[in-house]
Amino acid sequence: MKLLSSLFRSRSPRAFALPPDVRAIAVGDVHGRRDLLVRLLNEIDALRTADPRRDDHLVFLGDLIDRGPDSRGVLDLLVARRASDPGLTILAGNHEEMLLAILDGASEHLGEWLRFGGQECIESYGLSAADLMATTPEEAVERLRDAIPEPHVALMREMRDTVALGDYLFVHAGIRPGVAIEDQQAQDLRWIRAPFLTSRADHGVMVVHGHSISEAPEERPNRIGIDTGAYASGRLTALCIDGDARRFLAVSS
Ligand SMILES: [Mn+2]
Repeated sequence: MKLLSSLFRSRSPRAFALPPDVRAIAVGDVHGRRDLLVRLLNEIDALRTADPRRDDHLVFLGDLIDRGPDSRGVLDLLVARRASDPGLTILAGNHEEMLLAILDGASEHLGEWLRFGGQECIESYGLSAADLMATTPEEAVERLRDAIPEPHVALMREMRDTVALGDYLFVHAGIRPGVAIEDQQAQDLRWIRAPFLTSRADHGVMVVHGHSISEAPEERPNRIGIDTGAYASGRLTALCIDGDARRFLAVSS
């Protein structure tokens, strides 16, 4: 009986925590849903005001743009917010990566990006996919560069790939199991699904990620996925980590 109980104890989930007086709130993939973002930020701000912490981090897990109707509004809001919130960090998603690559001249990816949610993005900037596809790739890229305000592009270029706080690692998509955190490739951090999603490996940290949609937050022993598919489901989710406690915040349309 003694052996059995010690076995169970050794199999019990390990505790993950942030240092004292540090709180982190991670926001899942917004994908152009400014309406939901405004409401979620109201909840987050109310929480932070009512119960302040010395170190209060707000981490966006990437994929702010595309698919939903108002990429422009989302980036406007975050450009403004960044000026007033020193705890704000934004991670790069695969959608920001695609748009930046096109702005840097990879016009061959334009058609694919438009079909992958870029159409809704450019419409929020007053462009039409039909017009862009009717012109030359070079001209289409020029029009994109003209339409997207410089502060939006600067915000995307400043996005990071990871945030590490206490026992937690925040990324857009996930990590490659078996590879040290410092050796992870941007391609994996921004795009990976398998084998990360099914891995049971102890990563040494709890990985908080978006990118792969689930109906409700997925809380596993080695990862927490909070992309609840806001652009289609109308549900935007955040995870609040405070000491060794965790709770989810969500808004629904
Ligand atoms: Mn993604």
